[in-house]
Amino acid sequence: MLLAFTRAVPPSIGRCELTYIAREPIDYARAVQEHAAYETCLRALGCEVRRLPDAPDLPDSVFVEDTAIVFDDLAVITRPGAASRRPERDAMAAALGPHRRLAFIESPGTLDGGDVLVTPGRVFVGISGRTNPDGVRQLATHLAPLGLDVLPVPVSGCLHLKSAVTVAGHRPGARGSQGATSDTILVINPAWVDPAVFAGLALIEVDPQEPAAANVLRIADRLVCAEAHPRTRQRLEAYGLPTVAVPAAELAKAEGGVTCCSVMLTRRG
Ligand code: CIR
Repeated sequence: MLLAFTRAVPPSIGRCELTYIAREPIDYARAVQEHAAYETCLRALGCEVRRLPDAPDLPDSVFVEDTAIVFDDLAVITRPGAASRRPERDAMAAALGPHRRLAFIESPGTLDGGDVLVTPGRVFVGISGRTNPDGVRQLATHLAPLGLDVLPVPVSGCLHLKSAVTVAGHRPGARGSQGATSDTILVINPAWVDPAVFAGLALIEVDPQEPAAANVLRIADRLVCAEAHPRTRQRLEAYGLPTVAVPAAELAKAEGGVTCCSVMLTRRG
């Protein structure tokens, strides 16, 4: 059983952090509807959705992904790069504590969950405006005992590494672009991250008219995509990867995508 931790859209979302996009009014009621549709989609894909306690005065608290990264027997509680977001962590630590051993990113490290792309055996971490080299170093220390290598990746032009690239699927025995055997398929915007970093993995590029379309959420072999990206969805479908679209236009005005609104874990036992 998959547990998906989410958190309500706060009424203060209009005061969210913004980095690469201009502020536009956010329709709060519509954002709440989008978030409800997202949670309904997660349930339809087999997740049990659990909401963290509301945080009405934390404008970015709906974007829970940035506060934690969950592994098989460990959850890393991050130290978000935006100081305004650090109070979001306590509720996530309280929610994950019963399920996983916890480790923490400490000052001066910063790390946003949106910068952490987990693939089999390797964890790519964006060096972005939010994640610094000390945060990456601390994450690597926590993950070394799990046999996971951590690779820093420069990101430019977007908020997080996972704005630019996410895992779209796995193909047993498939051949990557450099001839290496690889079963991981990524969807990527090559304008925001250098595809050479992922040599050996299979890459699907976003449609150039949909730069933000590389942020997809994979659950049970389905890809949850934002409705705004039909062309990239078509590419994924043509590759044999089934998709499902959710409305996300208001949350996109807060610079959030579909991965940002949940933290997933497999419930054991
Ligand atoms: C922020 O700037 O932190 C929020 N407005 C958006 C965070 C989106 N999170 C994510 O991509 N993981």
